[in-house]
Amino acid sequence: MTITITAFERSPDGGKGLARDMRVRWALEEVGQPYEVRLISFANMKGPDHLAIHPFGQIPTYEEGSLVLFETGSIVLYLAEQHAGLLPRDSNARMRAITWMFAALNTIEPTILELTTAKILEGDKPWTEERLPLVKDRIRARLDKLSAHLGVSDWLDGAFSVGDLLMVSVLLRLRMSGILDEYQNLAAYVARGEARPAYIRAFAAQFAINAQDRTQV
Ligand code: GTB
Repeated sequence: MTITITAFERSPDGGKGLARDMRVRWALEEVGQPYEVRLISFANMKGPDHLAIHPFGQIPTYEEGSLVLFETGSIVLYLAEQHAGLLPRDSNARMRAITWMFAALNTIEPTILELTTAKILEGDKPWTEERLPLVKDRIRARLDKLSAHLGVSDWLDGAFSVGDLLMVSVLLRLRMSGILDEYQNLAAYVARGEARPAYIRAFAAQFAINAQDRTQV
């Protein structure tokens, strides 16, 4: 059955792979599933056709026959459950990998999104200069612990899993801030994720679309 995902017609990041369709593309590549992409404009994202498959009018979505999903956590978990390669067989190890998915999305990512909000959405507010160091320190408080957990290991809990896929994806959003480079083992962890052939294929696919867009500007 054909798998179709949605992605930005033109990603605001110009092809850096930071929009969330990248996580789904990466998971699809890891499990070896071909997919099609329906590109969608910001205007159409809020139109009735897209709202019928994504209640919040966002990307990405996932369609496979009668199955329609939104939320990247749910989509990559579905892929990991359906195909070998992203979740361990042992049930305890499997739940630990799923726990790392939640840790990435619920414990680490919100602190990073605060930085995006403070810089981009509230960058012109009078309180921004005072707020930014607090927001950055909240990220560091989480990364101190994550870094201590990872130590010298390659991945968070044994072999690469969907938990690592989401954690690397989340941490990548920090690179521009310089905070990631304060943690040598986390920077190396992210680089290991980016070096995976599946990541490279997924990145190239989204870059091809956004690079094409840039030539039309
Ligand atoms: N919790 C949802 C999920 O995980 O699927 C969040 C989905 C989401 O935030 N989607 C964003 C979206 O559709 C795109 S990824 N936004 C449009 C809207 O809400 O109207 C967020 C994103 C956007 C741009 C960059 N960038 O340019 O660097 C990075 C990430």
